[in-house]
Amino acid sequence: MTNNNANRQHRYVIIGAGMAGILAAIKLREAGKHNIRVYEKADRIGGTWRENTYPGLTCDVPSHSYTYSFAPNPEWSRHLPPGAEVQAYFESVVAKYNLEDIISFNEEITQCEFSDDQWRIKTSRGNSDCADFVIAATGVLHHPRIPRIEGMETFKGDIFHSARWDHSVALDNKRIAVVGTGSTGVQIVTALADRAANLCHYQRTPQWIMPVVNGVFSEEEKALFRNDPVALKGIQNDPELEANIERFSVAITEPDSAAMHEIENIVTQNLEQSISDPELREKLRPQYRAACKRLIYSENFYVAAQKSNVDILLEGVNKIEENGIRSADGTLREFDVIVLATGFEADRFMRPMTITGENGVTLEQAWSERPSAYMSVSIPDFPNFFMLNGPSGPVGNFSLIEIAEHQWHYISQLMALVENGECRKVSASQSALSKFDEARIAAAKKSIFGSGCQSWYLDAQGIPATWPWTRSQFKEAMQKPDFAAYCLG
Ligand code: NA7
Repeated sequence: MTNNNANRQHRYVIIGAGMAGILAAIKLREAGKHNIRVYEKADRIGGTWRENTYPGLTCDVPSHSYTYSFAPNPEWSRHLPPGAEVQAYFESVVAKYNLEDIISFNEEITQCEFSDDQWRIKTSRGNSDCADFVIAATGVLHHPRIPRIEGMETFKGDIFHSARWDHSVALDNKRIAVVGTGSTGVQIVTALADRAANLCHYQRTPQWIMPVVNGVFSEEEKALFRNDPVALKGIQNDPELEANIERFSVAITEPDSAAMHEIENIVTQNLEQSISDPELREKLRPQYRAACKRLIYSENFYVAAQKSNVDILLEGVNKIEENGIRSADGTLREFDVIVLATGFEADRFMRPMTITGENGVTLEQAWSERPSAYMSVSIPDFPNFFMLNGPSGPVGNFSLIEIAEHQWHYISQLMALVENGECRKVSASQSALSKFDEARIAAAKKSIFGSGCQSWYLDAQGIPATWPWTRSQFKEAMQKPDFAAYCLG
């Protein structure tokens, strides 16, 4: 079927002005598309890097890898960049590509409905829009998971989630509790250990810690990167780093591989050699395999954990009172500040938006069992609607920027079918998704994420919600869509 409107300017709506939304806008412009609108629920770009401002915030992916391939950054200060620097990088890219004009800030999309080959959109400001294509770039870690803890509302000190940091609260010489020991909790404890009078780290489940040297790029190195594009590209595509990432992806997909045993040896040695007190060492020893939860990279968490003003408590938090936290054994520990580093509802994606595809199918119906998308980008019955960093994409200490760029390459070929007038709409077929999911789930159960621990990588049924094959297999899959897997209308 051909489309008479092949030559008209199609309209593209992008949901979210975080890393992936910025990418989509730049790529569309580059392809000569100018009818673009980005809706951003907040007042600034940046996504998770805007929302997280906690002390110690650091990206755990090397800076030159956590960079758009087309916008290298000679100014990165360190191997692992501080969060504020990542946010500043995204702001500089938005400025460089003049994207501000096409972003509607403080405007959340509340509803998207597909009818007459178009997406009818409503926003929180009462505006309507109409788009040929919707790109959902809503991110994964943006709905804080705030546990319901008995008595939480009675606490007289300050209590907040790590992604809602209250910078008006004094921290120096205070009694601070940090609840949770994901990357966030570990980074906060490391940063506050020198400042707090007393710091209690509530670890319901200890974590394996991968040692890392977070080296500084010298002024000479930065000058070289500024003046020599080849050197800058060289560090961005560092072959040694590339090989390590590939090896890591083999390790997580094949838990019995030599690559995984190597990781286990490193984290075990790190624990054995860094913690001198045998009792504390056993407290910090996880009872599950390394990398089952997202592996934590830290240069000096174990130094912080051994400070005299830091207590590691192997317990969750179930009762908060006016003055502090009451443990199951009856002990009350008093605090001025409680930080909930309790993670995110990673399965929300673009919800709570109401999204209705063809034949009145809602996203809630399509995702009643679990969030799923063919190749992580397309949902049956939701034509011309594509996701970046959607469900079952590669996660696990990879650069999500690189992942999104590969996904864009793939998505743009699907959109081209409509843009070139070969069809009016395109979405994955149900049978393709079922086959994909069956293979994906079988492989995911065998990955390290399915080896017996709780983590944000697991779906509600306890199955890893991730791309279960290697990174190079993902890159290959994103080269070109199998068009037979798609319904063209
Ligand atoms: P994570 O990695 O999901 O970690 C959340 C932590 O919070 C984890 O240690 C949980 O313990 C703990 N948690 C959750 N609820 C409670 C209660 N009620 N009591 C005690 N402890 C609790 O989130 P992060 O923010 O650290 O990291 C998310 C990602 O951001 C990270 O992987 C990077 O990609 C960046 P549990 O392990 O469930 O026992």
